[in-house]
Formats: sequence, structure tokens, C-alpha cells
Amino acid sequence: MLTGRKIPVIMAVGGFDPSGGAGILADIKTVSSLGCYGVAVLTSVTIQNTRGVLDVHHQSAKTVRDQIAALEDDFQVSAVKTGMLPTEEIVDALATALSAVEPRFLVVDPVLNASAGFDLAGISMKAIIGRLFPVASLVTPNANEAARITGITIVDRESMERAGREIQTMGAQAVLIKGGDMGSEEAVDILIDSKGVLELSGPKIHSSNTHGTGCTMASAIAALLASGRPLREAVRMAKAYVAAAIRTAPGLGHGYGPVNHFHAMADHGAEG
Ligand code: PXL
Repeated sequence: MLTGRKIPVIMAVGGFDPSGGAGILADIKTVSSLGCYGVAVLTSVTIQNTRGVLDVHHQSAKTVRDQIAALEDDFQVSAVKTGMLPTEEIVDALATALSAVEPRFLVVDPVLNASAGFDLAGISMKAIIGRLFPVASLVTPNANEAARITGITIVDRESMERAGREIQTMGAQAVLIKGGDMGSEEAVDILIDSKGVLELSGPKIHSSNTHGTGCTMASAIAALLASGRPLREAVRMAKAYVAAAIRTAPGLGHGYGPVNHFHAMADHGAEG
């Protein structure tokens, strides 16, 4: 129970994954398990399971605008985390609404594809770059997304850093390039912030239970920033949180399974 201070409210703006591994369900689970209160703005209903995305039903800009207005009218939002933003109109509605929400932190996960390959945001990436990067506290592309955003071929640490710096020149205060999908045995991420460059390295966990790790990482960072952690500490802690979530994944589904968002909570065991 929190006493003496208000629980930070995190607004997750993204798609609905009915299997619960990615999108706003993953966001809400993550921020809840890290001691924050999550509210969510739905941008698209995706039809998917752990095997892949079968279809998408994008919401209108008005639906997105109205959800944000209802929340903004009632809550003080500490941090906004964005994921799947499938249309330019939705990005515009969100960018305009942000000036009323006035979050202290904006974490932009520039989602392009689902783990299984489905294109979730290809057509709106220009708008995300133009309208959200300039007001972002942090942008969190994986190597593939960073390559698509910058046109830089990413093969090693040096090219990751170059792409990160390029994204910083697009207006983001800080950029985290996640190299977990790259070939090496280490999961190396590169953070570029106002202090310079920080390399974060951890052993790669070989697992097919990686569905929604990008959503989870960005949401964990948003929750930790809103809880008062400095950026570098928030990123380090979020990386450890995601690694433990993959390690303790429940092993559900037949494709890319979900991670365990609640690994830090006590296991009280099953009765009977
Ligand atoms: O992890 C990217 C992502 C974001 N948002 C939604 C998704 C996915 C991947 O499947 O389904 C809704």
C-alpha cells in the first residue's frame, strides 16, 4: 500500500492484443506490477494470438481523441507511453491532445511490426517522427525499427549508436536502441541521452516467449520514470525486469508466448 504519496498514473496509448502478451494489456500489467496505476487509450483492435496477427481494426481519430479527453478531464497523468499508432490521423489527434494532458514523460515505442511480422504502423511512422519525436523524453526502437526510421543499416554497436544519434537529431531527448534481436550472444542496448552514450549489456535469453517485450520494456521505463527514477537507472531496471519476465514466462500458446509480467510478486501457491 502506498502511503503519503499519490500513485503515478501512466497512460498507455496502443493496440489491443487479445492474447494479452503485447499492446495495452502488456502495458497495464507492467505498470501495475511496478506500483503505478495504468489507464489505456485503444488505437486498434488486433485479431491475434501468440502465432501471429490475423487482422486489425483501427479506431477513428475521434475515438482516440475522446478517450484521451475523458481521461485528461479526470486524472493527472505522469507519463504517456505510446505503442501501436496505426494511422496519421491518430498520431495527429494524440499529438494535439498531449498539450492538454501535459505528462512529465513521454515514452514513444515506434512499433512497426508484431513479433510474427505483421505491419502495425508502417504508414504512420512519418507522422510519429514528425509529431511525437520532438516532444519525446525517450524513443525505444529495436534495431530493425531504428534502421527503418533512419535508413542506416544496423550491424554492430557503432551503427546502433549512429542510428541513435540520428534519431536524437529528429528531436527526441533520448533514444534507446534495443539490440536483443541482433545476432550476438549478448543482448546489447545503446542509450543515447543528454549525458552521452551508455551501453547496456546482458546475456541473451534464448526463448520463443518474447511476445510483447518491446511494449513491456517501454512501459516499465515509463513507470519507473514516473516513480522518480533517473533515466539511466530506469532503463537499467526495466532491462532487468524484462529479462526476468522472459526467464519466468508461463509458456502459453503455440507461437511467440507471453512473458511473465508479475515475476516480482510473491507466489502464494495454489490451494488444494
Ligand atoms: O510488440 C509490438 C506490438 C505492439 N502493439 C500491439 C501488438 C504488438 C505485437 O504483436 O500486437 C497491439
